[in-house]
Order: sequence, then C-alpha cells, then structure tokens
Amino acid sequence: MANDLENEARQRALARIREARGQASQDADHRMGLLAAGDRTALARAISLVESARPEDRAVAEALLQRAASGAGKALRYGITGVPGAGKSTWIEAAGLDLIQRGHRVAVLAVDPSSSRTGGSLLGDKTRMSALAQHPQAFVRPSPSGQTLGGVAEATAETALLCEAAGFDRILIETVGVGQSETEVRRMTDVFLLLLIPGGGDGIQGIKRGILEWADAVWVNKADGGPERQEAAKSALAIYQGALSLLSAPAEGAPPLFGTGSARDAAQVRGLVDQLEARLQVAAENGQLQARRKHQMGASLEALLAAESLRRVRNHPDFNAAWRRLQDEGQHGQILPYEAVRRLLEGLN
Ligand SMILES: Nc1nc2c(ncn2[C@@H]2O[C@H](COP(=O)(O)OP(=O)(O)OP(=O)(O)O)[C@@H](O)[C@H]2O)c(=O)[nH]1
Ligand SMILES: [Mg+2]
Repeated sequence: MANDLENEARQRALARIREARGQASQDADHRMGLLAAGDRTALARAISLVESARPEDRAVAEALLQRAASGAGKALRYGITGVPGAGKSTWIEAAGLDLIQRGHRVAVLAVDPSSSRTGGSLLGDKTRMSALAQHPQAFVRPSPSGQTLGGVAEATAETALLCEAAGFDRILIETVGVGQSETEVRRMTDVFLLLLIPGGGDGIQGIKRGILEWADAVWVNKADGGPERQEAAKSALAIYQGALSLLSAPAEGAPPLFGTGSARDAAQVRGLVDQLEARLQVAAENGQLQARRKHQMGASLEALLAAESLRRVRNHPDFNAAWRRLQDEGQHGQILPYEAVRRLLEGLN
C-alpha cells in the first residue's frame, strides 16, 4: 500500500519533470529560431535568461545553450585586457568598425569585475563605443561578473555562444587586467591582446605575470600627441619586452607581437587587427586554434566541476551544523584545516 502510494507520487513527479522539460525545450526552440533570424531583442533576452539565477530559467537557458552550441565554433574571440583607462574600449571601437568593414558582424562583451569602479560601466562603454554600439552589424553588451555557476568565464562563454548563434562571428571581450576575471577570460579567447600605457610606474602596472606571459600581442597605447609620448611608449615597450624575455616562452603558438600605437588612430588599429587576423588564420590552419580550444574546454570543465562540487557540499542539509562545529574547533586550534575538511566531507554522506 505504502509502496503503491510512493510509486504513484514518483510517477507524478516524473511526469511533472517531463512536462517542464518539454516546455523548456519548446521555449528554447522558439528562442533559437529568433536568434538564428538575427533578432537583437531576442539576443538581449536570451543573455538575460542565461544570466538569471532562477532555476526555472536555467532549464530553458541550458536547452537554448545546447542548441546554440551545436554548430558553434566558427566565431573568433578576441580578449582585450589592460589597466583601467588604458584605452581598451577605444581600441575595441576602432577594431570593431574595422572588422565590420571586412564583412564581419561584431559583438562586444565588456566584463566588468568592479562595476562600482565606474558606477555602471554599461553607460560608460556605450558612450565610449557609440559608433560601434549604434552600428547595425554590432552588438555591445556588458557581461556579468561571477554571478553564475563557474564564474565570469563560463557566463561570458555562454553569452558568446548566444552571440554566435545570432550571427556574430567576431566577439571582442574587454576585461580589466588587474583582477581575477582576465585569467578566466584568457581561457575562452582565441587571441589575447594586452594594452598598456607608458609611464605606468614600476613597469608592469600591476598586471599579473601570467597575463604578460599569455598575451598574443602587447601594445603600448597612447603613443600619440608628440614625440615625447612616442618615446615614452617605446621605452615602456622595451621594459615589457625585457620582462617577457625573462619569462619562459609560451608552450604553443607563435611568440607575442609587440608594438606601440594609438587606439585613436584607425589605421594603426587596422594594422594590428591585420596581424591578429593573420595569426588566427594560421592557427586555424595548423591546428593550434583547435588545440587551444580543447585545452580551454578542459579548464572549463575543471572550473565547473569545482563550482558544482562546492555548491553540492554547501547545499547538503548537514553542512551548516558541521561547518560551525569545525570552525569552532579550528578557532581553538584543536584541528588542522586539512583534517577539518576531510572530517566534514566524511560527515556529509
Ligand atoms: N591620447 C590618447 N587617448 C586615448 C587613447 N586610447 C584611449 N584614450 C583615452 O583614454 C580614456 C580612456 O579610454 P577607454 O577606451 O575608455 O579606456 P578603457 O581601458 O576602456 O577604460 P576602462 O574600461 O575604464 O578600464 C578616454 O578618454 C580615451 O579617449 C589613445 O590611444 N591616445
Ligand atoms: Mg572600457
């Protein structure tokens, strides 16, 4: 009798799950159709959906992302990083307009790990990239920072997938190169540009060593407005080049490009875009691009696994009590952190 009731309840629950999945799948099909037709409002809505923390949205978002992922991989992703005010948005605007002239459709995702920094960067970026933001072949959008499972990189990668599904084949991702997000964003871009400015003090301007090591191109910006500025940019570049030559050579790919220039000078930006596009083409032909993406996929899986494991542990019904107990013991020096974690995990089965 009890078994029958349990069975019935289980069947009903399964039916509800199936129905919800069916609805999510229909909803995703509909949204995918709009995206494929290049509907920008649908793209903006799809991005909000993917950024949403509500579980019911997540089901549709995942179904949509699955559809977007099949057939994806042709869009090329640029990462542009650098200290605040280095000229990233200015460079992106010029590069984006240039890529459009070459026949591409350009999406810009601005990852802002500290939106408090500018008090709302969307407005700032849209006004700084006004020509690009208004262009019918472009889409400019800030990306969330770390709300979603897996953090900035996963959220940005998902947004990029949606942009690709909507027909954007060049995706430019702006990050500030002093925090955590740029190392993550490096994991999901095909080419990585580091923008620096002259006279930044002690050489590396708080940019983390890994960033300098990973860059496919290092460009000292604002080399304009007179010979003095150009000299300053050149000597800054020499310092960065020297610093980089002390570091180990990158395992794969060609050595980084180095240059100075002005993001306000369209011809100079075009010159760099030429070089980056050429590198991307070579990398696609000799398999390096695919190898890089495979490596990135591995890193993404690890990040997701870590985030999901942590989420499950934290959501365990016994977690809070066990956690408090261990913290108390730890505070009194009775237990080593490693031992505490082991005991905590053992207690959650
Ligand atoms: N002289 C000169 N000014 C530049 C150049 N590039 C950018 N600027 C100016 O520098 C300021 C900051 O430029 P942005 O492009 O907004 O810099 P950003 O790196 O995107 O800044 P955040 O997003 O706030 O980190 C703006 O006033 C730009 O006009 C350049 O090559 N030369
Ligand atoms: Mg900017």
